[in-house]
Amino acid sequence: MSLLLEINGSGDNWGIAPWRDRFASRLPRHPILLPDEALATPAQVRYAAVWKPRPGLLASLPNLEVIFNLGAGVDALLKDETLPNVPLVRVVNADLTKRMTEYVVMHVLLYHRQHRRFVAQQAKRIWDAPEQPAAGDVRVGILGLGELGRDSAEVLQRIGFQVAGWSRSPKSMPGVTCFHGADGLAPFLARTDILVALVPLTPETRGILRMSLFKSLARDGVLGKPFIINAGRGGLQVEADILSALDDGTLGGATLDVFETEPLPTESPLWAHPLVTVTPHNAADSSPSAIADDVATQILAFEAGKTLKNVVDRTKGY
Ligand code: NDP
Ligand code: OXD
Repeated sequence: MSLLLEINGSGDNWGIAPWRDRFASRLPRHPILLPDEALATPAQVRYAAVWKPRPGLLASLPNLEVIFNLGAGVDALLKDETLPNVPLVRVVNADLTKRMTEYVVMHVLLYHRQHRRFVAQQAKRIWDAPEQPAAGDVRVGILGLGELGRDSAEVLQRIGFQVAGWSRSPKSMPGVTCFHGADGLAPFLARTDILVALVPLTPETRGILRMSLFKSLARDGVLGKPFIINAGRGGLQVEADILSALDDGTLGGATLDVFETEPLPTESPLWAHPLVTVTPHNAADSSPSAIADDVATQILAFEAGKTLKNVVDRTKGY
């Protein structure tokens, strides 16, 4: 009945102690084991709660019944070819969703309200007030209309933006124009001034944020040039293409929370580019209290014979 806890994350939210304490308080009858403890008694481990566990660790637990990923994206886990074929549950949680929506809305607004321009003006003590377009004149496009993309879309359309989304399967959302599939991508991009990437990293989406996509974005928008915001995964983007697109004027700016290599190497030109905003993969932190509580609730429900929620479809990769 033990639960293995293994976390390898760089943000402060990934410190092990708060996770261990929260699980212990919510699951007092389940010993919470760190990897060395679990490997001493591997047959006792029924559950694993993990973030980027070392490859092969989960395969050494013969009675593992469920893997709980402590984040929303499961790409790091699915890379492990030895991953046991037991249900893999990912995070779907209101706290995490709200954090992502804050991030997306903030960065859309920073572009819409030309914030970089005013920071630069202030540094030179310039008082200059260019025409400010209305939100209703700006078209935001969200790649991925899942748990996170839908919430951002809903809030952005309520603020007044023209919002569209793109997904794999057809969707319908009040106030949001929905596109789907390969055929839907070009018309979606052609009407997008600010592109937000919230798709998972899969073989189909790897490298989707590349030059050909940037050139397909709208060029007739009130902001002058298109902008991109990637809060999905670094593997979605081709960083050399982002830099070229910024330098040749294809893009007006890029906000990146995720990178091909994390932490972003100090020598990356993205750090110093005047049109790039870098954040350290913290658009939506997994909070120990919110997420451990959900996992504990699921474990108790599972033991009471209920069906697990938010199980990943491994054939789709998310
Ligand atoms: P969901 O699985 O709920 O939604 C994914 C969406 O992407 C769905 O709408 C899905 O379409 C769409 N999609 C997937 N593959 C394709 C494809 N090939 N073509 C078109 N659309 C596609 O995921 P979440 O919204 O919960 O999370 C999205 C991602 O955000 C995570 O996978 C993770 O990588 C990232 N993330 C980043 C965080 C950060 O701090 N930077 C924090 C949390 C998550 P359909 O609905 O038709 O299946
Ligand atoms: C996640 C993340 O996928 O934090 O939840 O990136």
